[in-house]
Amino acid sequence: MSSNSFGKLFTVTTFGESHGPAIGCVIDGCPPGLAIDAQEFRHDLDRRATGRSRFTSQRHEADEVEILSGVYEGRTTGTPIALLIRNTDQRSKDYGDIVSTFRPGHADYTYWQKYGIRDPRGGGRSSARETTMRVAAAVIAKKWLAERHGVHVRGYLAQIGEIVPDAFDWDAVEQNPFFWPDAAQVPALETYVNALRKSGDSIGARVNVVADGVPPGWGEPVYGKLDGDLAGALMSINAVKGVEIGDGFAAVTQHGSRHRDEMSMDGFASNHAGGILGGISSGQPVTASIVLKPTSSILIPGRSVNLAGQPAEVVTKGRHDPCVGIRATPIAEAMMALVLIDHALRHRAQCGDVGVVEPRIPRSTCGTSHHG
Ligand code: EPS
Repeated sequence: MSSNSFGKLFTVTTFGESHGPAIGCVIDGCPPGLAIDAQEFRHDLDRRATGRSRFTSQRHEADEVEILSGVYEGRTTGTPIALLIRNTDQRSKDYGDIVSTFRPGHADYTYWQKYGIRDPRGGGRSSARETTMRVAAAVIAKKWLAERHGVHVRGYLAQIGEIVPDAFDWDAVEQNPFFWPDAAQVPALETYVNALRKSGDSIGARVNVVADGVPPGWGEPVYGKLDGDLAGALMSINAVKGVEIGDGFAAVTQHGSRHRDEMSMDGFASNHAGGILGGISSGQPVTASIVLKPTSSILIPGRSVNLAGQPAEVVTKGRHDPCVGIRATPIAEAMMALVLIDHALRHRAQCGDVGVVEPRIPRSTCGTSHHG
């Protein structure tokens, strides 16, 4: 009913609020025998975390994962895996003004209308802090996908405001705090985000995410389509307002003769479909793109109302991201990985005996129109 759980066979339930004592998750359905160590969460959690560069919120959380259950002598046991991260750097007084007003463009108002009560500290459950646990759960998903199927999920920042990459290099992506694929543009991005922060405003962004190595067959007709589940998963990320699979909305101006991905026994000639046909993976890279809205917690005064229904001017103080898209790449990767492991297990459950069906078009590394 309350939708804090995600996935059918690899089920992740998250709990906790931004300023509560801790956040956590329970993963049910993880295959047994996977080696996992608490230190393995470090890399992706740091990639997502606040306070790791001057271009994001300056809240400093260690994001230290405690494994409470489901792992014995370094291996998953098949029982529920409980992960916990204690919150250590809450500064709830920043939210003193928000207690009696609603930030325009924020979930403050809708949580209030739905529940009649809300935890205003740090946005409570609506805070992007919750995505920490998605990334943690996906560390396990990514590892299983890589070991069992050779699937690798990675993403990058594809646009911030009007700025798009001039060049594309996967190696550049992890070398800068923006996950930007063109190293030469990074100084210009730094200048742009610094100016944005000084202005007190925020900006939107686009993040692209790609899974290489996905075999054909994952995804279920008709209500469990891989692209349907992917779209829902990506849209569930805070601030996401748009999702595209493959060419997405660019398909509106394409002819069928261009959009179709022609096939030969050498591979697919293109990947406009984003690796999914009829809701089922084709063996091509699975590609998706998301748009994140500009952060609503900004210093520019905005008109709103207070709890008494009177006009109020809202200015959001405290530590906020001028562009949430800057930290969204690991989160988008996480949601794609969680969808893929769930569908891998669902495919194995129903169709595990089918095996490889001929003819099978070899996996190609053919790129797509806007995924590099
Ligand atoms: C957030 C507001 C800020 C961010 C937070 C997301 O919270 P606070 O005011 O408590 O510092 O720091 O992000 C995280 C804490 C995180 O780990 O992602 C918001 O309004 O969503």
